[in-house]
Amino acid sequence: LLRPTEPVAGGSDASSGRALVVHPFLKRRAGALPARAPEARLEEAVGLAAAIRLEIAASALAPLAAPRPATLIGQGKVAELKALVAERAIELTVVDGTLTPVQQRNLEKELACKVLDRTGLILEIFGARARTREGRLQVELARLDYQKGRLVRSWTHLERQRGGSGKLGGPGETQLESDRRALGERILRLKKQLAEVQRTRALHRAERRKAPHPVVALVGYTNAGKSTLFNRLTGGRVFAADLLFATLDPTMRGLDLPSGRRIILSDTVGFISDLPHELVAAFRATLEEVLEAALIVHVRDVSHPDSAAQDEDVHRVLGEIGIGDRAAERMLVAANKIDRLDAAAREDWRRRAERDPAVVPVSALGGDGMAELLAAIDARLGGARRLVEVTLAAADGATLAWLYRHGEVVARDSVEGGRIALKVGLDPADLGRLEKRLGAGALGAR
Ligand SMILES: Nc1nc2c(ncn2[C@@H]2O[C@H](COP(=O)(O)OP(=O)(O)O)[C@@H](O)[C@H]2O)c(=O)[nH]1
Ligand SMILES: [Mg+2]
Repeated sequence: LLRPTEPVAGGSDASSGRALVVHPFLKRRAGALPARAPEARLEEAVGLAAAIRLEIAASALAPLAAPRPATLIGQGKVAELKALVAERAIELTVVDGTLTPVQQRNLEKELACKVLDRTGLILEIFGARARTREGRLQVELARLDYQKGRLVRSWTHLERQRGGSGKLGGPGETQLESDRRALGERILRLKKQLAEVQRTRALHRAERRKAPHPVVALVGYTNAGKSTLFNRLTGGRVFAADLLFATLDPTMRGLDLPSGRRIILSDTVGFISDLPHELVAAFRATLEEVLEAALIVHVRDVSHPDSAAQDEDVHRVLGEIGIGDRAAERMLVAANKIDRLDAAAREDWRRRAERDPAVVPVSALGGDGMAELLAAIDARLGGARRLVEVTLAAADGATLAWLYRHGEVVARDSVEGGRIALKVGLDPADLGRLEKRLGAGALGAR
């Protein structure tokens, strides 16, 4: 059952370490395609690192003439970073690129701190965010796959998992071979479990639909402002990206709309540019909850230079996971960061919003457009829905089932005489049907 989680009390703003974020990029690109601006990529990487609660003590661009086999990054730059690591007491360096296991090890030695590459970082985020069983299995599978190439480093981890049962591998088998075999077996087991979960997914979905309130999911690219919007709309008890861990667990929270309708707002894992292909399945699984949402709010950073391409990506992926065709009626666009636009561009968005009620220009940071956005969500969900009190005989299972099917049961109590008192949100048409069913006067409106 889906229920809003409260922020973990205490320590929720504690940092998981001081970090340096480095974005390496090739100075001369071979292809004809213009590369995305390295500065924007670095900004995204910083946003991702903040999502696993790292305190970003420094960030740097590392232009490469050619990748250096031993460390990816050139010698001069490594020396520069090493000084930075020492000076700022940095515990972890995030390299926003793909490192081979050897490069990772070499960098750790040279910089004298832990090193995480882009895939490792994204796996951390997904791991912390996966909510469904399928999501968790997908992330675990991707993680083991990633570890296969890094077996030497994960030796202790495997050792722990194997427990005391021993007896893996016959005589003469080296530690590495048996580790590899254990890992292979674990991957196979996970794949079987995953297939099973996917087979019964429809079933789970039916269960989850019993959520007491409609879920409104925020989707969009990393750094679009989802968490900022989430916090602003829900009262700001959790902090945004700069305050770490914001997008980790307490990502669902109840919210009352102007009409009195209660929704659950869900802050999802963001889209990430150039997602490593081995992580695509895991990312999709984290989007699975979006499938169940009554409404999707696509948060766009309309001030971003890649805004249009990002918009296309989001539509394509949502289409691929099966909500493309229903997207139009289930989607609102929060055109965010309008405070960063010039007056002409802001006016463009305002006019566009006038023509299209599915578009709401907002500034999550400044607070502009919040009332309009809430009203749009309300309207999309059928703002006319009313909350009524119904008392039923406990034996009237048919009406009870009808109420759960057609309405939102927000409270349920046993009262005297073996009766059940319910508070139910119903659309006007269903309210009429219920009155017919029970006879006028059976309902107490509020
Ligand atoms: N100027 C401006 N910055 C914003 C706005 N909304 C969010 N931001 C900033 O954009 C960055 C990313 O925001 P965040 O909510 O973490 O994005 P998320 O990755 O989509 O959750 C943060 O530095 C925010 O302060 C906005 O409306 N205007
Ligand atoms: Mg976020």
